[in-house]
Amino acid sequence: MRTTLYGSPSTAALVVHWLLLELQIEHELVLLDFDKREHKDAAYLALNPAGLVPTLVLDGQVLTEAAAIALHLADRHPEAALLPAPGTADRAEAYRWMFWCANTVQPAYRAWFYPQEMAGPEHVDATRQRARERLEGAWQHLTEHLSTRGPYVQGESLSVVDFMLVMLMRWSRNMPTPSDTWPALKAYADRLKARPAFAEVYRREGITDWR
Ligand SMILES: N[C@@H](CCC(=O)N[C@@H](CS)C(=O)NCC(=O)O)C(=O)O
Repeated sequence: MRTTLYGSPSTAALVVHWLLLELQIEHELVLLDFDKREHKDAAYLALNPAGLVPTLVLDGQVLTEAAAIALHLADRHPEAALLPAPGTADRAEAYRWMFWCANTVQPAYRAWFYPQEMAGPEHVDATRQRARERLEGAWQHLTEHLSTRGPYVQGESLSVVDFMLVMLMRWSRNMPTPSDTWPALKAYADRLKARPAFAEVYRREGITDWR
């Protein structure tokens, strides 16, 4: 059955796209043009009523939520060992970090990039300031973790958490204090960026910054 990823360059779809390439999963890529609001077209809303990306259609099932999709792809490809075995303490740690990405880091970015959503247009500056503080706190937290547990979030074992985190780190590139201002995080991201699938996802999405 055909696998189709609906995304848009440089968005939350990137981690899914990157993993599809890393895991060598044959797929079709549909890049929606946000400027033309293709993600709000009736045809796309029929697939994903939230009008957000990513959406992955896998074996006829419509999947959304980047972190959940990343976990599922890793489960389907145990040969790549991108997640510890289910039921283990290490697996619990992987869940903890993925939920931290989805529950703490992503909402802070949402507040940064869509500040009017949170408290209205009159509070945009305060919303962005709080979002920035939360993200900088997140980078400090990750730095401290890597200083005792690195080189990857789960020690010597690369996992989907690292793909998710490096995508999220990338989103801060134009912020006042980008994530790779922290030297340990720069080294961490560089390790992930050196993977061939990273260059390929950039090529396919037409991205050139934050190499
Ligand atoms: N929780 C969702 C968030 C998806 C999301 O917010 N995607 C953004 C791009 S990074 C989007 O589609 N924005 C378009 C919009 O809000 O209209 C996920 O992780 O998949």
